[in-house]
Amino acid sequence: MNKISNGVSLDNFWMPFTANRQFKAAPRLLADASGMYYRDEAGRQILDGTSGLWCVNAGHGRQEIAAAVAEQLSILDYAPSFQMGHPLAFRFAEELARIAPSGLDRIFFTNSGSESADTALKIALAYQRAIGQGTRTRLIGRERGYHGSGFGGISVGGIVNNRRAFGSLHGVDHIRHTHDLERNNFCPGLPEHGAELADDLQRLVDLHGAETIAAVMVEPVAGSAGVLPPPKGYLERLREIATRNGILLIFDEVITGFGRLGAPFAAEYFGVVPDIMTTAKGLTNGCFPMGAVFTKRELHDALMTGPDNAMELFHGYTYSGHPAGCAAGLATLDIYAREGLLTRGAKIADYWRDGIMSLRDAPHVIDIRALGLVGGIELESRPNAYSARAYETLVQAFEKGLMVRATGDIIALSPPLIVDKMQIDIMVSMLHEIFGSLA
Ligand code: PXG
Repeated sequence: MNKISNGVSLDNFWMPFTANRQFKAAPRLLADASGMYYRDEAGRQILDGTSGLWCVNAGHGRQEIAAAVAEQLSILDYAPSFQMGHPLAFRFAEELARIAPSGLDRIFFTNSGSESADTALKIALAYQRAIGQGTRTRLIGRERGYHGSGFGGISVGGIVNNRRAFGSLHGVDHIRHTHDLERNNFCPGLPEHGAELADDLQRLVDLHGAETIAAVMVEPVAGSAGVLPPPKGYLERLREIATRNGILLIFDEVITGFGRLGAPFAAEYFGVVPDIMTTAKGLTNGCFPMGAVFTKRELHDALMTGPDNAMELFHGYTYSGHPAGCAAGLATLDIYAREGLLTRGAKIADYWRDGIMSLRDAPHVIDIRALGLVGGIELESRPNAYSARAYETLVQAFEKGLMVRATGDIIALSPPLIVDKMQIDIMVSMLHEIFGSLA
């Protein structure tokens, strides 16, 4: 049995996306957090290079959010959203609509990014059926895409380990990923090469018939699979092919939403508006499990047919629009607005990019991507030990007081949007030192 210092057993919590036995043999336990820093149980400070898991965009310990949640729980702890309602959910949706990319002003609440992905796919299918396109049941994703861990998300997603043990929905196909180490090596900003990969969607249309395809879902910048910004012109081309073929375009903005790229949403950053956009994470600054699916009004309206007493969409969650989640979200939006955080990334992005890019000559580094306040540093895999170098970096960084993410042999960084230049310098120099020490 594994124990931790205060006598609590580590045995019962089956940890998600974790090598449980490895972790429990040498746990990394966090105790509290404030601003840019976590602290572990020993009181050591750990600079947060990842906004938790890409979600604490406004930094930690925001008392306004804590107070709003506490107050809401004491006023109205829970209210059903099925055939009942409460004002805060409507207010939150209204506020979100105000900052949404143009036209995406009908909002469905979920409890996570995974549920947002599955909700978006279901809305797409229901919409196609509602407009008399019921043969459009096929869903298209992209290799290396991550859309959470529900069955819809793992099927449309393109990460083999997320499906290997579970299988996948039928009627799903994938376009190729855009990662191209040879042509786009160390490209600062958007990759020059690869817009033509969007034509894969046309190939799938030619293969399966447009009349079989409901939607294509992509992350504007692939996050979990290693920070892969889209090649210049790629998203525009995908948008055009989707529109031409009656296919809905879904952007998964669970990571890119809420200021990560220096614009409120990637749709705005790239100037490409999808038909449906999924969000979670930064929606509540990570303080409450919540997601929101933004849909174009036309999609919503196409489903508002039939008799008035008929439910238009047979879908939802017990906690959709939870009062405490809405309170957390509204307080989060207040902070974003007051502190200009949804666009702050744009001001510091160049400094961030230059800092991250300065690691290009460090040992083992074979590529670097940086965009907005996201960074991806790809390491050469040690022979016969894929992912070891990145994992050792994560462990060493934690020991030195820096939190990073490791995916395969890629280090992903996504600091809170309040990060300052000195903290960026610290991250870069710590990583430099760590890469130098890796075998
Ligand atoms: N879509 C995207 C694009 C995501 O990044 C999800 C959906 C699922 O969200 P939930 O809330 O169901 O977990 C995500 C989640 C990592 C990492 O290290 C990324 C995520 C989660 C955990 C780790 O890159 N993204």
